[in-house]
Amino acid sequence: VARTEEARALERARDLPNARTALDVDALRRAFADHLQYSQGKDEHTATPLDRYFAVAYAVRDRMMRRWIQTQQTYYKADAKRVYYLSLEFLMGKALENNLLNLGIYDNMRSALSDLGLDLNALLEQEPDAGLGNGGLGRLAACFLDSLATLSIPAYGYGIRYEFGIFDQEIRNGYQVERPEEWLRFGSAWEIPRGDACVPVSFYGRTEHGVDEKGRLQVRWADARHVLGMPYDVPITGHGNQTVNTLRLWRARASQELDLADFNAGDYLSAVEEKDLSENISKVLYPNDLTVMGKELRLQQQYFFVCCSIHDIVNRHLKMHEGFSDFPDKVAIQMNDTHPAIAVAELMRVLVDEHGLEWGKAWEICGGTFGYTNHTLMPEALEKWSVDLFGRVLPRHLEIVFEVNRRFLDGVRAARKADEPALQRMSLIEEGPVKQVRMANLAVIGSHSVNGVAALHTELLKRELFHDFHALWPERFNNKTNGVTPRRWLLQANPALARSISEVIGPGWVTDAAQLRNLEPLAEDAGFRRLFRDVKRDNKERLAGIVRVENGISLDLDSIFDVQVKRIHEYKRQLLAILRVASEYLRLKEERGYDPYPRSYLFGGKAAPGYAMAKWIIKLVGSVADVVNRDVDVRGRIAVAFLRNYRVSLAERIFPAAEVSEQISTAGKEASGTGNMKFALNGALTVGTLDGANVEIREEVGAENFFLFGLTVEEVAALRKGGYDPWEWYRKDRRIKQVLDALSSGVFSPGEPGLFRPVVESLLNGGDPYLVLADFAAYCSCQERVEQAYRDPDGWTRKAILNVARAGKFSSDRTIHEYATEIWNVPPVRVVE
Ligand code: IMP
Ligand code: B1N
Repeated sequence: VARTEEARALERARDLPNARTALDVDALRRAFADHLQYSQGKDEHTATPLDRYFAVAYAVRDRMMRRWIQTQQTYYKADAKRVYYLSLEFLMGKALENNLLNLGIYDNMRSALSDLGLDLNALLEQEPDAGLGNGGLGRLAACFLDSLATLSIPAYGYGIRYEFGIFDQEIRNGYQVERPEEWLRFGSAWEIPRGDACVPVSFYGRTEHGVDEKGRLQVRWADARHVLGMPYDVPITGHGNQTVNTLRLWRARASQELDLADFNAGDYLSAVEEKDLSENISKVLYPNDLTVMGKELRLQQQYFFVCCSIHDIVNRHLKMHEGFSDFPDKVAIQMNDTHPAIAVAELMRVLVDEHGLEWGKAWEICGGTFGYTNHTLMPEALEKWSVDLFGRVLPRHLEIVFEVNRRFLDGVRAARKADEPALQRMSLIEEGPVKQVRMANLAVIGSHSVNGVAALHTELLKRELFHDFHALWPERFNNKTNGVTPRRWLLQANPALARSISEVIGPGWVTDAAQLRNLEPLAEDAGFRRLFRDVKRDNKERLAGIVRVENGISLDLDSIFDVQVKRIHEYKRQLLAILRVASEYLRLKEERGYDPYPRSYLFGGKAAPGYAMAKWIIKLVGSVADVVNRDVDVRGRIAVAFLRNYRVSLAERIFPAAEVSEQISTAGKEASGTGNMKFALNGALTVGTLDGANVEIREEVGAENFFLFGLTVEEVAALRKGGYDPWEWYRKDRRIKQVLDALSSGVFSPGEPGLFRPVVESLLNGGDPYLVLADFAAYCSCQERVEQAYRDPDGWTRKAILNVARAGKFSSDRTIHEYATEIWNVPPVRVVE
């Protein structure tokens, strides 16, 4: 009764005219003024741009709060089935503009501020990127959150609140230098700490096996060290609906009890030191994309956030339900790669050790609950933990893994469903000099669904990496081709194109990207083509402004903007692109009459700090840029720039300005790619191999609107099988020989002739593992086709428009709809005001 009275009184209080919920221009201006004064404590004399940014952000956040609470209540009352997306990475970027657009108050806010003489765009720039991820995998998780909220799906993201996200990349003398990015230095407007909902996490120690009063087997985790997980909640708005979902990020805090004990024992300083150590767990994101480091702290991070999240999920379930029999009907947990795969063992531990479930029942619940998404076939990315390390950090989980494995192997053996070599390959434990726990196998065995992220990738998964599991459980495997959110990657990043599109086909495409198809006829409309070209040119100009400031280079706006932005990795073959640019340069110097269409080659991307070859590639791009840009002989023909610190907010400036999208990985290596989709959605034409989602992009946009080149997966395998010798290509292809000789002799490293020998070495004597030389000639002739096409502006614009019109499949709304219906079995739950 007291609660209902409180609710009524609160309701009455909130019904008063209120500057915290109203969405009109006057209310927004008032909200800004109030927050500048009451939240930031500043006046017009003292306010900095950052203060003003915070005032806007708080005004927007206020307008999300009721919806947020309403959404959570709706899920609770509906006893809705929830989806939990577990990911070690969420590459969110900035939130303010996205929230303004989702709430439909972007224009009103801009007016409210412009009446005060303030420019909204300038304030948006003030927000630091939330860079809690490395690349595609982390950004995919962020796009998924956007789509989950927009599709009204009861969903939660769970991850780590890293104090330091992905490093800030500086370029000094052409070399990458990593600097910590203090994105939380001035606090975040979007997170709400929930000190009341901390979760204790155990590490180390040992297990004790005994029996309880009733004679049941009981396991105790003794002598463990404890850390607390403190949740920070971030609201995730849907577009054009009332849904606000939660991204819950865990921060490691020293456990209070432990501190107290030490403090009381009088050892004040070591208690403080201990606290530091515990809090290290959420300090920093590991900056490696696609390579595992096998570091103890990484395993701690994985278990830390999994333990907190599973605890939260189980608690929420038990609040409404007696026991666990309907757990899989109410809970779907998706594991973003194997990074959270320890969740399988953790849920078993919670069910069996803490809630006394019988093993078989618990295992059935796990299988009904978990899904696993694989994101790569690269062997160096396959997570394995030495049994030693694993057992030391998580002694109980190692026992559980052994028991899961024993039962699995016994079952398959008894049913004669696999031979011994296959059993060995499927075992959770890899035998060898160091025994290892295979996290991918744990994820497969513990899930009812295993999916790849593009059609080709899923086929390769079934054929290669998970061949034995696929033979055993074919029904478990499925494909979910990646997607990207059209809100951020078209509506927000390319407002002029978005406006032009909405003018002709209406705004329905924003939440139903299939409607972009209605643009197809406009490819034949000369007026629309002109408009489209004007928009692209403005976007090029905006990007050129950034390049001028950052790189001191003036780009020719009539040149082709040819872009390769992504993490630096040998398989992605930035080397192929830069070798061709270098070769073009040499040809221009050598052939007087050679007159290629002017092009600006733009590169960007981070190298893992320990990845030497990736760092050489960055240095090489910078060095080629220096030589080319300074040479008056080629001025106006080619320009090259390496854009430092590629990140979500910079990407939002790059995609809309791009005309050629470089997607040139060795066939079979790129699981999907998602940058490829953002380019197509913004009307860039792809130069690409038959790899990852390129295959499907080409199918959608039409072969005639896509520049295909290179060896196929089958041809790559055949070439390797026959014994690939890069020297052969060096000898027979004059352009290859010329450019590698130039590299070796220091043409691109004046004063340091031997500088790029390691690069040449990796190709010629290192076996050229990614077949750069084998694809070089095909790549060059493909680029000639690009050039010919570009010389026909109308033809090119037609193709570009058709790319936009046919990119609808690559909306993450489509992807999430497929996950929801085919894996999670979670229907939408609409939130009403
Ligand atoms: P959560 O899932 O633990 O974050 O709770 C979600 C929402 O459920 C809360 O925001 C409340 O609105 C609602 N809720 C939680 N417990 C109760 C309850 O005991 N009675 C009514 N609503 C509740
Ligand atoms: O995931 C993306 C795909 O589009 C890319 O093709 C794929 O390379 C990327 C370990 C990874 N796969 N694996 C990772 C990241 C961090 C790490 O520590 C592996 N990233 C991908 C989205 O599906």
